[in-house]
Amino acid sequence: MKISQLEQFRAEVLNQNRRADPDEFFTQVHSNCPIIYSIKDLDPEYFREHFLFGRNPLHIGDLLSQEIKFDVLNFFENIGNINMPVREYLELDKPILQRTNYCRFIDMKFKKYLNLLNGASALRKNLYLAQVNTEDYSIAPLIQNITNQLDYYCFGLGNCWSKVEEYLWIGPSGHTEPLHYDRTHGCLMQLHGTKTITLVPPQGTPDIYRIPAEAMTIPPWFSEASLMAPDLNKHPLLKNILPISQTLNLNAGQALYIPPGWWHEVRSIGNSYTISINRFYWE
Ligand SMILES: O=C(O)CCC(=O)C(=O)O
Ligand SMILES: [Fe+2]
Repeated sequence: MKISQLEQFRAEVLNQNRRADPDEFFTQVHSNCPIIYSIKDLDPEYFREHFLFGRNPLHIGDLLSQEIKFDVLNFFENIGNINMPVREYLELDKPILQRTNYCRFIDMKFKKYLNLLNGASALRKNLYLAQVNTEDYSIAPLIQNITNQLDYYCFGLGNCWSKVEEYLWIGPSGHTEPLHYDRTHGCLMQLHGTKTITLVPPQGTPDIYRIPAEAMTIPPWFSEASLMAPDLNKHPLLKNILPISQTLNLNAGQALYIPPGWWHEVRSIGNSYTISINRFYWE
């Protein structure tokens, strides 16, 4: 997206007067995720006004660039001996509501997990190194140049966040994270490989088959449906969701801002593994 298009988008946002109201996820109607090709065309105030306040997702085309690079082998060498909790997803053959266990955690050195990834058994056994806190596992300093750049151009608004959490995700191509939303502002940074992501704005919530609050194993910010493999016989209301959903590919070096309340289903594609970092920014 060029600046002139961003200006047009801005006019649209202001026209519709879609200002932030954290309690009013459901009143907003927007399903357009613009892409900006140069992160340097943003600054935190601009980003705040058009995206954070408007609750509009944004696809950033060049989080990584000539100056800011990510060296996979070096990264793996640095984390090889760290023990990390790998998720094993269980009972995937059952509908999500009938599972008694969502996942269990297996502690292993990263280099052991890497062997499983390379040998394809990570996909076969549904093993995903998911949501590993980068502070707790001494990973944050290894990617500081990347997260600094994100904060410099987008999220760095002094003390405006009550908390920022950062997580590492490494998994095999073919793995899908089920449809869910997060309650914070999120930014998914793709460091290696490609993910395909389906986004649904919050006003789709009534038709998305969210998990009932009384379900024991899965929280209500998950959906029992899939948009990547929709079953319209089982979930007929998805016919209202599909027209307002959109799917984009997040390639290595790109980032996606996911506003609070936006549903997303995330699948790793390509022929090897994916590495992502995400950040949750709490208001
Ligand atoms: O990358 C994934 O598998 C899931 C990421 C996600 O849900 C998020 O960034 O909020
Ligand atoms: Fe998420």
